[in-house]
Amino acid sequence: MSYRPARGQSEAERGEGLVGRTCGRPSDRFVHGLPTRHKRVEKRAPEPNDRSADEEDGPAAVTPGEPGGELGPPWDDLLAAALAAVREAADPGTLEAARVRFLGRNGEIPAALRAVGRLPAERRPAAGAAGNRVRTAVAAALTERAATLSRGELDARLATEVVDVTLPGRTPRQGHPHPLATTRAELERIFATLGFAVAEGPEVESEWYNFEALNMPSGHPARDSHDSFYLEDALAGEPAQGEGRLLLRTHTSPVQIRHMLARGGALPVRVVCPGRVYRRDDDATHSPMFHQLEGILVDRGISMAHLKGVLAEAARGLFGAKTRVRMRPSYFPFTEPSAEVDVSCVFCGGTGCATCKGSGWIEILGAGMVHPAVLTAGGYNPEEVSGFAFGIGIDRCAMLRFGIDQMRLLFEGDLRFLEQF
Ligand code: 2NL
Repeated sequence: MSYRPARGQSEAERGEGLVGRTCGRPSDRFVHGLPTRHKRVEKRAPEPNDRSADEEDGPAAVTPGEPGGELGPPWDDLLAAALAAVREAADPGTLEAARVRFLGRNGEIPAALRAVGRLPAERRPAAGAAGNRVRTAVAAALTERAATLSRGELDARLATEVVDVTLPGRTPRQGHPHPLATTRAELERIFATLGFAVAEGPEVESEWYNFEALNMPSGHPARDSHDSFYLEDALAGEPAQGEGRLLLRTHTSPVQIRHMLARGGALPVRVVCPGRVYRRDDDATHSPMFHQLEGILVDRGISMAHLKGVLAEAARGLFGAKTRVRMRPSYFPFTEPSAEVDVSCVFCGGTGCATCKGSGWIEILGAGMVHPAVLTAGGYNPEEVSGFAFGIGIDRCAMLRFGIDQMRLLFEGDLRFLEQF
């Protein structure tokens, strides 16, 4: 790495100056007049003429210069050895081995620092200070060498790896809203222009909100487990007092009941509630889960005329300005009177085609005047106020808007189908 002149070998790597400069008292550097690094000897049995062996007191059995020797650990030797190992490490693995050998928990420098504790008290401060400086210097050298090695790796990669900037880019596949999502958003937008708020609520409901409050007392056929999905008792836990069992809501009406109760009698009530609903139906034209948008308006003096006006406006918003609306008598437990609402066929404009089976009309929603029992359950007095309500199948609207003939296509998530919208 000769082309990086600013980053030559550091003082620590060269092993210069450290102990000698900062640990300058002769007693720290020399043993019997010689630099300690020359004095390091292997552990051996004391020889008869060994001076230390003659000493009766003090740590005579320990060779001077050895860890724990009376003159302290051989810091110069340790420093030189450690810096050499660092300098010679040519790859991160070898460098790590050097770190473990010298600075690891059982490494040579920590061992030597522990030996300082066994020195005569008056020697400990200087020996300890010298040891700490060696430890710091070795740590610094390790850090710097690690940086140098990783720079080397990067340089090697930069020299060998090539990026062909002329290759064509890979365009990520972009998602887009599902036809049901756009239909729901469009319905919400249309009803928002007519002053309706949007509310959502739980898909797991109690029998009270899903049936009782909607004028469908126990014994009503729709409450049969044949027609609705009930939760296992173990799963259901404890429904609130008097609310009955838990089930997957069969319509979004419970959200409107919750909304009315939350309004606490305030007028007007004007809300649409979109979301998933569940019924035990599964055939060519039915799915056990489908989407509904229900709406309710309660105020003083609300009549069937308001209902027809709002629905005609919504149908024109959804299917075009020329769309006409008609109502036929029908029955729902929660409205009285009730009506099926048809729009003029979006495909043939009313002349008759395959989609409308030649009738010129398409049935898209049910509606009616809110039943007095339902107003009461929602906390309103049917003697003072009246209201209309309606329910639209979002899936059916999406099929009409986009000319889709099978409902299951909306739920299968097949991209070959969905990418067309
Ligand atoms: C349908 C029929 C309908 C309602 C839904 C409703 C909600 C409350 C009170 C009274 Cl809180 N009614 N909703 C009313 C009439 C019909 O849906 O065939 N939908 C697809």
